[in-house]
Amino acid sequence: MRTDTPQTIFRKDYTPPSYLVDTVELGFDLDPARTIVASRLTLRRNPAATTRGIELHGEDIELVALRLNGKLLGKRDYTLANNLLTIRSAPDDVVLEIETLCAPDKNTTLSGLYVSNGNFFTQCEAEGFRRITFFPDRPDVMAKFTVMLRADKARYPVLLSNGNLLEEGDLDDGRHYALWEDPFKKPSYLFALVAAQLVCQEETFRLADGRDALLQVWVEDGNLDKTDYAMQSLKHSIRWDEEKYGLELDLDRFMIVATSDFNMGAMENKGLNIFNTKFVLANPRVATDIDFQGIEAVVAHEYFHNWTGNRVTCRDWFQLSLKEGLTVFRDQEFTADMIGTATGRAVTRIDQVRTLRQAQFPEDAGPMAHPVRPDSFVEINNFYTVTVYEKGAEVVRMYQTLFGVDGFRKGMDLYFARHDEQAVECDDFRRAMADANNRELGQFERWYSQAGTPVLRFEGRWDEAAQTYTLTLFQSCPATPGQPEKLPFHIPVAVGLLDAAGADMALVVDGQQRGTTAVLELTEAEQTFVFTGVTGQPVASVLRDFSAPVILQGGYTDADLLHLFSHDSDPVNRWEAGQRLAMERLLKLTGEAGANDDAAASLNLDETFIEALRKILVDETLDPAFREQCLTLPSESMVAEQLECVDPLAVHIARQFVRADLGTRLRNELLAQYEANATPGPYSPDAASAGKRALKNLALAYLNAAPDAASVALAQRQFDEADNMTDRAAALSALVAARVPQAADALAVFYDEFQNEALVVDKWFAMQALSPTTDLAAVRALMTHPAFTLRNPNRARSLVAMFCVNNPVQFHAPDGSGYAFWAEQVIALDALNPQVASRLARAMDRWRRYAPALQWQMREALQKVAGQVKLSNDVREIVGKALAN
Ligand code: B3K
Ligand code: ZN
Repeated sequence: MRTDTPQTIFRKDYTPPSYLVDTVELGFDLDPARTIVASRLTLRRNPAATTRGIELHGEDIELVALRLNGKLLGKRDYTLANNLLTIRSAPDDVVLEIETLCAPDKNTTLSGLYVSNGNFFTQCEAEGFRRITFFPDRPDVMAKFTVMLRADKARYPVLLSNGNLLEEGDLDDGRHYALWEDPFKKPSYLFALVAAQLVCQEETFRLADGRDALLQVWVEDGNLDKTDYAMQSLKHSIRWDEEKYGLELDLDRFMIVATSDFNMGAMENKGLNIFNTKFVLANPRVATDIDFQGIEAVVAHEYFHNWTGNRVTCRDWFQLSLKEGLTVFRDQEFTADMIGTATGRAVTRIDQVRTLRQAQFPEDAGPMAHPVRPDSFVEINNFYTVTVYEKGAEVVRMYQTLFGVDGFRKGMDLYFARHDEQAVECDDFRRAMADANNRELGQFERWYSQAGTPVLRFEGRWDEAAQTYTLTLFQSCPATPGQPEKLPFHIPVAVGLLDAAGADMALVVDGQQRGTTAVLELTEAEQTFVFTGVTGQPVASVLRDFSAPVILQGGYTDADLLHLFSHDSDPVNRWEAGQRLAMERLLKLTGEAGANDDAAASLNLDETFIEALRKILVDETLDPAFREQCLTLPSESMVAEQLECVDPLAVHIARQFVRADLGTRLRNELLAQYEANATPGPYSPDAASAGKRALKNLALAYLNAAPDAASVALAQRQFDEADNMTDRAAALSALVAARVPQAADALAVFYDEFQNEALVVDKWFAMQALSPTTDLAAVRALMTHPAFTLRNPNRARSLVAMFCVNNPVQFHAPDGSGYAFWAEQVIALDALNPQVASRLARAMDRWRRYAPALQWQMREALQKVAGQVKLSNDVREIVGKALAN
């Protein structure tokens, strides 16, 4: 908690570390109130250093003793200020011995060493290690770690750290010890320990080179019935990385440990991944299809970091996307490969596009806009963003789009050949891709340095006499904070041409056969491409498979979109055409709904649109998962993003109207699909079954958007009879949203049944928080529920963040009460856990877009938070930027 002005750190100010650390020996005497940490470091002067002294970071820890080459140092031998311990003069080779104290049970930030449910865990990325001991806590200092853990044996029977277990045994007084050694050099942010009462599911797994590795999933007693899927996902991930990239597990054992108190999803500590329980625990009774998907993706993501992140790490935190963008891309490809089918891949791609539009494009257009490789930050934890992760993954994907899967693999091989066990920059990855493919990628660097979402436009002209189709592409990029002017990007634009019957034309560009999808490389602000041999007027399908993270504007007529929606062979663009048709209508209806109070009664939807949706809905040749994607409307916040001045109520009325109208006018088809997509027999989370459930439950939701007795009865029956959480939760949500009296009973039954399953209780809170039927008074009432606490991040998010972020119509209540609530909760959370508070703070990012009456109240709330004397750097940076930009 700081009261002074936070300091901005710039990428351009990077200097190499003055000393390198070769070995670290850590000794922990674990005690919740008073843990003693003894550290012995061997350091040597860095030949590349530009500064002289030894600099060690330390935060919220007490220094007990400090020895340099055996000699006890006194206060005059070093300075300790602003969390930096500096020893100004030291010989080239140094052994430092440091003894410190910390209080894990007081640590509510969940960064560093902390206690959760009586067990010890650590979280060190990005700068948590300095909360454990003094150390050059920066990713370009890589050292070999040996760790001795000592703790009470009865209370903490399990003692884990990175790497391999060398020795364990008993001590006096009921204590025991374990000695761990990590054979690989690593930066401090990958250190971890766990001392706990846990049980594990374990298995020996044969690696590609014939070695056997021990795999373990550690959870609290009583949860062993929920670890199968995580274990299975881990084995699939190991196999996939071997086969796809030739990357093997480099340790004898690999451990996953679940904790219920965790700031984010999971953490890739070397050999000892620590996970939020949300991404480990699952069985059909308590977890939904989405939960199963999340577990598979996050287990894979953390495992893949072992190479992209751990073996090759980041030089400094500005390079975060080097590991995150690449690893997200890898987990996305893994998910797609696990499904295997072409439409399955497309459905996962559609999910990625949705995330970009829902979260990344708004970030790129708001006060926190930053390049994939930021130039500055106040608090690095604020930059674990959708831009660094998801846009970063898009940037990596573009290499694969440009060079193909084989070219991409060559680039990856060269990257590892050059940089294994190094801490490098985003530029090093780009150079490896360029060199392996003999391409110049200088302009491509702008994807890393320029913030903002490029806007792509196109104009097509068919020349009947010449039989040519001339496609002109235009790009521009709006200004973002600190970057008024942008230069053109290198954009791969995948294009197909559909004939009048909807079939793909064979493409010839510049005299070259290009199959049915050509990847055009747009590098100028405006560029023209000529397709020859075009015998009829085509409809262009532009940006197939979402080949670049851009906003494609205009260019289509309604007739073009209907043609693409019926025929495009590229499923992503087929879906996209439907989204555009829907968005046009939602925007028009929003305008009408906002015009006057009873405009809502006169809204209507054209038959053409309904008919187009009807055709997709009943097309049995299409996967249910794909049909569900096509029938899902853009969210309220996506609609809001399209508006210069947002009236959340009008957006809500318009979208609810469309949902209800679809429910009424497609009633028979929805009912038929509801029946046809039942999944009898034992539950399985596979993609085909999940797709059926998704379509079935979408049908149920639409039917209940204009609820009649029969639809409500259907939801009630499903709630009563379902044997899996996907169907139960969907039925309960439908009842809650339908505002029927049955909802209260169902909520009570649900809570009663699952009150001992924390993750399901989170769902119970979330379901209510995001329902447009839940107002602020109801949220406040839920906060007094005995199961509610701000101290647990999952719980705080399930109610408070859900309401502020995902319940726009209630959050933006005209009296500003939602904003006052937001300010109150940000302040309360900040005192406990700045990282969680800071995420919530971002709910106000887009305040300048709202109708004036709301805007001023939002600003007041922001000012209230900014005016707090005691505020973390995390929150101060967010609200400061929101008010300034
Ligand atoms: N690398 C961690 C994120 C750490 C966040 C620190 N505030 C999880 C991941 O991306 O795999
Ligand atoms: Zn990651």
